Amino acid sequence: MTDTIYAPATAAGRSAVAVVRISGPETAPAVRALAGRLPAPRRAALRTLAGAGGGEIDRALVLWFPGPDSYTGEDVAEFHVHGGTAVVGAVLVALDGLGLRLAEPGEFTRRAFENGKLDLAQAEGVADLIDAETDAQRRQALEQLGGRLSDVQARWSDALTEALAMLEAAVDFPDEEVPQDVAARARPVLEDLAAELEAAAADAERGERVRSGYRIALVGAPNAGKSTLLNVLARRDAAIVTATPGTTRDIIEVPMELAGYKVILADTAGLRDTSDEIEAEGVRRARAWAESADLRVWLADGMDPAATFEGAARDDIRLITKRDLGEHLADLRGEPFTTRSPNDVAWLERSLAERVVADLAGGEPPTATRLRHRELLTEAADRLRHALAQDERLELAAEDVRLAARALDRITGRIDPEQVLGRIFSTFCIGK
Ligand SMILES: Nc1nc2c(ncn2[C@@H]2O[C@H](COP(=O)(O)OP(=O)(O)OP(=O)(O)O)[C@@H](O)[C@H]2O)c(=O)[nH]1
Ligand SMILES: [Mg+2]
Repeated sequence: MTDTIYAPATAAGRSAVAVVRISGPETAPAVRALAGRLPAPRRAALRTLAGAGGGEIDRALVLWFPGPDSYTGEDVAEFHVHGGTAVVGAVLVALDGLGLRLAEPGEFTRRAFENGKLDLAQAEGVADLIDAETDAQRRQALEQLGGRLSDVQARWSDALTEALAMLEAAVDFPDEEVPQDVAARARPVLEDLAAELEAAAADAERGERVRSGYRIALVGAPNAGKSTLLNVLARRDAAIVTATPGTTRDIIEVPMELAGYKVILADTAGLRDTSDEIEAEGVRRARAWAESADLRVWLADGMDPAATFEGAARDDIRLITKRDLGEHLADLRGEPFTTRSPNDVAWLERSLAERVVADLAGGEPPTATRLRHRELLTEAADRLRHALAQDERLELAAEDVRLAARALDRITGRIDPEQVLGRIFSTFCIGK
């Protein structure tokens, strides 16, 4: 028997309305204790809420969702109270006084998962939707909540089950001609599936980028104007700018939105050989961040005859800075640029947005969106490749296919151990 939990479902602090949610077997008695008789199911009723001593707490809307047709699958109720902290606090005290327990982060969704209301991939979609700051994040999360990944996973699992049945038939009736044929028929199915899983795993990185942000690094020699550019793009003084080369040491990350995508723009230490220990560490971090970034914008001071784009890759953006100071002296191929020109800055913003869209939008939205998915897809694909390499050893191949199926099942999570589930749900906010 589960206990009954409660939590504010809306953010802490002052608001017009706040929602307190309850789920579990003691929900109906709790509603009666606070609000009198139960409202009709799924109909809002205006009630006076009263605390333990009978003192009035608030006039509130009360909603009653008898299980199993509720978010968690259990009996659920919601109090929509005035969103003052004292009001919410008094409701929570009253519920605590009835012996109910404050929910852990993600516990409502965890219960929905346990009761088969949604699978693990969908539950992750809920978390992502709550965290979504950009339109692209919202769309991707909504797709996952709607079962996009779950549906594809079910199709993969079906294909695997079928291939496994063919292999097992061949194992069980080794002397017959027909089953060997059957085993041969499993091969193209497994080959196609392995390729499809590998493609989905590769594409998961795109999904991860949409979720966590596309990373753009500003890199180049000291004094090239990286911090100035960061401040202009961020529209605030996020980084210190001085005429002294070697000003920036730490990485300064600024979250932004470009073309509806979340982007993380980073200012980095100017790249140069230095005996200064602190600056050298800054340069090391700058190189590491730039290397793992999705896009690098290289800056070279056009007024410095020795400036170079050394280290830049073909796809990187190259800016020859300080164009406002005159014809550039350095012998460089790149875009003459100055942060002093709003036109130049607007051009750069458009170019960056185009790159983000080109890299993230793709054709279809990505099916898999997390490292967890990517790892499981890769594991399943590797098992299938292994199975295909077993040749005549059908029993071993069948075992590999079984392990691949297990990895795929874990995407929707019915068979994951307690610790894994605990870790996933603990990243949710309280009240969800
Ligand atoms: N005239 C002109 N000066 C600029 C421009 N961009 C930056 N500067 C100047 O160049 C100097 C260095 O700028 P920063 O933005 O600190 O350069 P940085 O690349 O961050 O330098 P480090 O942090 O040392 O690597 C400052 O004095 C800026 O005001 C520009 O477009 N035109
Ligand atoms: Mg700087």
